Amino acid sequence: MTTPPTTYNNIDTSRDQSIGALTTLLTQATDALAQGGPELAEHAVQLREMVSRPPRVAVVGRLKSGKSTLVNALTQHEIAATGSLECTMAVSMYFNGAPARAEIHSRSGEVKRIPLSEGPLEELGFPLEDVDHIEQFLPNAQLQRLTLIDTPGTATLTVENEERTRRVLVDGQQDTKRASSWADSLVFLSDSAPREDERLFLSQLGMTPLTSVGVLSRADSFGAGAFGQRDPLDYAATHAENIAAQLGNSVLEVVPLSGFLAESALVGRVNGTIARTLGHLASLNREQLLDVIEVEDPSVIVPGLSAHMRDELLDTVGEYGIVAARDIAAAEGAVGLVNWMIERSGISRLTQLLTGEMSYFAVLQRAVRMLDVLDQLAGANINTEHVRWVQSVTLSQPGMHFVLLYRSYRNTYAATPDSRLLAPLRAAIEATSAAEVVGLSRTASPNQVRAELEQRLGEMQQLAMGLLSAAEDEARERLVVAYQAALRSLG
Ligand SMILES: Nc1nc2c(ncn2[C@@H]2O[C@H](COP(=O)(O)OP(=O)(O)OP(=O)(O)O)[C@@H](O)[C@H]2O)c(=O)[nH]1
Ligand SMILES: [Mg+2]
Repeated sequence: MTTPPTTYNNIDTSRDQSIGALTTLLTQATDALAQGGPELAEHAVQLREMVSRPPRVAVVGRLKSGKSTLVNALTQHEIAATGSLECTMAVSMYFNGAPARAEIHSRSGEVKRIPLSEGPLEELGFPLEDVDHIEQFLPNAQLQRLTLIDTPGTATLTVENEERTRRVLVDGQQDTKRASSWADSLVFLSDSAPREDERLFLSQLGMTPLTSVGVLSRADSFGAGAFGQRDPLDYAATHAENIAAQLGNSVLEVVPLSGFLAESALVGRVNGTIARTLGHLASLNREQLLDVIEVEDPSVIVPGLSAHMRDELLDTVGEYGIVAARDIAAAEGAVGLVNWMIERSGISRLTQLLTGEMSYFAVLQRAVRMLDVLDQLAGANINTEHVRWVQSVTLSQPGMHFVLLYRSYRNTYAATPDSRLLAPLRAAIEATSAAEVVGLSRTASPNQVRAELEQRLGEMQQLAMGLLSAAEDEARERLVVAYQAALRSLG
């Protein structure tokens, strides 16, 4: 028996403390930077905004792959326009904030404000080609933890869309004055392996496998769909593993997802009537179900079932829900149906990843970006001495240990994407105990952990003799520091 969710919550809070501590440290560093004169203060404002806001997730993928539907599911609110409105062709950012409004930023820097009431934005206020991006504010608990960037679909046929996405997500990164608008992590939606141009695009977004997750989208219609031999979601789950392999470990994981089921369940489209109607279909066989979906008047098969009701059922649970959730609806009603849709859709796993591990990695990544900006500023002849001082104080904080490991990880991934140091780096970044630093379980005995750490230190020494890229060499040194610290912590 499932318990009814009052508000659905699969948020992973296990990294919140580390995120909080690092955020405080970085905020203090930006405050110190601001003391170095008006020009540095201007940069500091951007950096402070970047390191203190919720991690920002960019949702990218092909045309009509379900990006906006996913944004609605994640916010549990119908805020992103789906379908074919012009607004779906602009980059839209979603923030927690009041009053509910859209701010449309034109390419020439003008901003038009449109109040939002019920439902998504439907007009742009500028011709599409003049729009740079849209910022939407909504009082929303989910957006307090993560802000979202919905992008127009990329496809070879829609070069303009891709340009818009690129302008905000890629070109924006070159401009440190726009640091606050950089994305921190990425959700890449696809129903097949990425094409070469997509790989290239992904690699330009400055992410690592730890800040990117793949989504095999529209999983409810995967393969032959709801009426095929195989359950489409099970089939999609198997295929997700193939895609993960084809992506060559460039994402943390590939999650099979029906954004449609998730959105429908989480924005509150399911009610008692829907569940009862669906429950009435429980006794039908496959042929009868097909007829219910296809005939003009389904009441000839199920007395009392109007065409309108059938269409509403299709809009709410889709063909897959009609086939797969009839029994649940009959036995457990609306609450059981909603829980089933949430679990089955894959949104639970995705939410867990985005709010837990990936939020932590995103925060490490922007800490690294902040270090990059400090480096640039130090070389830019604006009160260099002050910048250097901020750098050295920041780097000497114990909390920066993981940031430096992550920087090594990012640089190694960029220089040598198949480096064997990536896996040990990842383990050390994720670790919350000495045992986990070397990939052992938390329950391993201190002696076991010590032996493994010593063995790894030996391996690192061996590696020093071999051919390593500059990034790998730095990574090797970082790992030595991490292993030595873990050894010391064992006493
Ligand atoms: N069956 C099914 N349909 C979906 C799913 N996700 C989205 N759709 C439908 O696909 C269509 C496009 O969805 P959107 O969310 O607008 O896709 P998008 O990627 O934002 O599209 P663009 O922004 O125009 O590229 C809509 O009609 C959705 O209802 C899904 O998981 N399953
Ligand atoms: Mg869209």
